[in-house]
Amino acid sequence: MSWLAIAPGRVNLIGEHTDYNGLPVFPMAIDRDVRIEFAVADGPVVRLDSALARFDPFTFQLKRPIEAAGQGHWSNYVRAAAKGLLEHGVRLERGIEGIVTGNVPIASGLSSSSALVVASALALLKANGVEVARDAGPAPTISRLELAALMARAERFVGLEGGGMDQAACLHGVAGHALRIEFEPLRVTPVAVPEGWRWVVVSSLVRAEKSGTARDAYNERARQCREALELVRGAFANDRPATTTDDRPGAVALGYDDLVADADMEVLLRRARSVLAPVLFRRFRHVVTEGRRVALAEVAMRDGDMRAFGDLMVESHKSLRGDYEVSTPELNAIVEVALKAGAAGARLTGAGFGGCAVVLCGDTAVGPVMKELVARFYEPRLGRAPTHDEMFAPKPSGSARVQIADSSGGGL
Ligand code: NG1
Repeated sequence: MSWLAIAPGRVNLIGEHTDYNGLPVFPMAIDRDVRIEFAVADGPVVRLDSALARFDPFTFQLKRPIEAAGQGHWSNYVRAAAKGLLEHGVRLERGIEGIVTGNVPIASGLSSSSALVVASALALLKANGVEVARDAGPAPTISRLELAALMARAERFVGLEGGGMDQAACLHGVAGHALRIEFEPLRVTPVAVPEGWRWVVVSSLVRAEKSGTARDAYNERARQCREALELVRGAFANDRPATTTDDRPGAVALGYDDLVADADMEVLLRRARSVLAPVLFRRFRHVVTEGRRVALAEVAMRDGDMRAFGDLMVESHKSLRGDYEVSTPELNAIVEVALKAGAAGARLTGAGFGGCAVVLCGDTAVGPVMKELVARFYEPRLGRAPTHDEMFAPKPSGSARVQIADSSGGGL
């Protein structure tokens, strides 16, 4: 029998570079996915090929330790899933053999990598009779939340000190809904996207390859955020009781979530400025203000207030451009063209350093905004209109799953 593991990509609407700092994010799963059509292998072996010629077929054994292939090799995302499951104690006695296809644009900040990790995990779990349930249950069952947290840790095997947004969005997507995702502990709350709100994903035509230089720049920011937190924590330690957010024995720590939860933003920023060097202060300011913006954006969506949501997206972009320094001239140009053409909001999405922007429009503005982007962004650069992978209007979609493959071969 042949199976199909399907895992969606996601677009983050707001809350960028907050997940690995323990602050919420607000993405939605999209109607583009990574698929593994597979059969259960006789022994503990993974054999996969890709429909894309540039990805070579590979084989590896499901035995610890699982070694990484060379840096940037696509099998590392599948190895990461297997390693995560084995380390969690899942017995992988049977592997998978099959082919990977998909239509999530790669290296675009739309989480094609996590979709591959999640699809691999679901395929391996299916092959070994482990059920993936909405809620925690008796073995052999793993809950979606548990699996999301596990795969977020596992994906760090590829070398990115990432947060847990992508795997959680992929495993908890709900059609027609955006997702507020909180961390430590992981929690997902679907929020209905109001009638008439449309999102457009716009590629900057620059790849954001997370196995190359973007990875180092990303990890550097994660380190800077930890350092900034440490220093601000020190400054606050003298004048307020610390809160425990770290479960290591004896650890007492104040996290970004505590700081944002009860601080007057102006007081917090004044205090931080007095103890942080300029670069660290800017990184810190992005993280805490972005955390605040996520909370306000959720309220705006629940109220159906597109203008307020759009304004928060624009603020987010400014902060990512100026304070976090992850934008590019192309992403800035997209935001500017979209806003001038009547979009309610626009910002870079994902880690930045290239990749895509996400634009919010009303039903009637979406056509004119896309037309202006073609005329002012794509045609001058490409001499042609964008493809459906370069600019598209995704729908908020459902979550990753495994189903019986259509034996006629349709659907792939
Ligand atoms: P993208 O750019 O989609 O790979 C990365 C991280 C997210 C998050 C964003 C920035 C991984 C797998 N993904 O997303 O966790 O930190 O950057 O908000 O680490």
